[in-house]
Order: sequence, then C-alpha cells, then structure tokens
Amino acid sequence: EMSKSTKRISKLLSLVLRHKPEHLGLQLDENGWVEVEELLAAICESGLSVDRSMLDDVVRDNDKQRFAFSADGSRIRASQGHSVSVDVELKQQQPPAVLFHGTVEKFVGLIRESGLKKMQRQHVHLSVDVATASQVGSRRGKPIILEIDASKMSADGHQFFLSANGVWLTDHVSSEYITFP
Ligand code: HQG
Repeated sequence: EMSKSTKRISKLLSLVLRHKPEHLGLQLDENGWVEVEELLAAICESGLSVDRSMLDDVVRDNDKQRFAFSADGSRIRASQGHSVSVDVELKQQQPPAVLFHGTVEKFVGLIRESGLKKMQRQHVHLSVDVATASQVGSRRGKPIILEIDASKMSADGHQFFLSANGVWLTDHVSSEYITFP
C-alpha cells in the first residue's frame, strides 16, 4: 500500500526517471540510471526532503514496482515507461499466447486503422491479464479491452520484451492481431 507521500515521491520519480530528468537538473546515463546520491541531492534542492531510507521504501512499496536499484544500490532507474530514449537492457522473450491492452472508446477507431502505436513512449505496453489492462484503460475513462494474438505475432517474427516489473513491450501491434470487443 502506497501512502500519500510515497505516491507523491513516486510521481516525481516517474517524471524525472522516465520523461524529464532536466526537471531536477539531472541526466540519465545511456541505460537510464542516475546516481542515488545525485538524485537525493537534487530532490532536496527542489525543496522536498527525501532521504535514502524513504527512497528505499518508495521503491520497495511501489504498486507497480516502477523503479529498480542497481545491484550495488548506488544507482536507480525506471524499469519501463520512458519517453526519453534509453536502453534499459530488456530481455527479448517468448510472450504468453494472449496479451491485453486497455484503452478507451475514443481511440478504438484509430487503433483499428493503424494498430497500437507506442505514441510518446518507447514501446507499446501490454498486460498479462484483463484486470491489469482494465486498470490501465481506466486512467482515461471507461476501459475497453483489446485482445492481442501474441502467439501469432511472435510466430510472424515480432519481438517481445518483458520489463523488470512484468510489463510486456513490443514495437507496434498491427490491427490484424487485435480482437476488438
Ligand atoms: C492509445 C501506465 C490512437 C493507447 C499504465 C493509450 C501502463 C492510440 C494511449 C503504461 C493508438 C497511449 C502505459 C493509435 C495506441 N491511435 N491512440 N494508433 N495506439 N493508442 O500512457 O498503454 O502508471 O503511452 O491505447 O498503467 O495507456 O505510468 O500507454 O491509451 O502500464 O507506470 O494511446 O503506463 O503505467 O498512452 O500505458 P500511454 P498506456 P505507469
């Protein structure tokens, strides 16, 4: 369970580690890492007081396990969801036969025409189950669940990656692989 302050810090980390490191005057390295010491100093400079043990709590209790420390604990990065171009060293993997994508009605017509596009992010994000896809769609309104024939996509040579926090990623999903409700 994420507390209010944990959520606030998580939002700030998402902004900085996925989209706008410059918001805190930081730079990500090519693999998306930033030094924990630098991050904490920059957060403090912005007027929030966050120490290492609070950061540990935020990473550990995060509802989607969005962030990860390096093995030695000296660096931190977002596991997926970036709009800035970084290589988070995703492992290519065989996906489950079926994956899901939660969206909203207003996008369905465009998705029928041009498939699922990565939009602002580095990949199209797919969920392993309807419940998760439904949560993703709910961020924008009444969720519409699309079913993706990942098995066929994979057989046709499309690559899938599994993020460190269990999100399936791919480059594009053509509408021929999508079952619309
Ligand atoms: C839609 C959150 C028009 C797509 C979530 C989605 C997820 C199209 C939106 C993660 C389209 C992009 C990712 C097309 C796709 N025409 N609209 N051709 N193709 N779309 O946020 O999947 O809390 O970039 O359906 O829970 O919603 O940030 O992707 O509605 O895991 O960790 O364009 O972000 O996780 O939106 O969400 P997004 P998403 P976090």
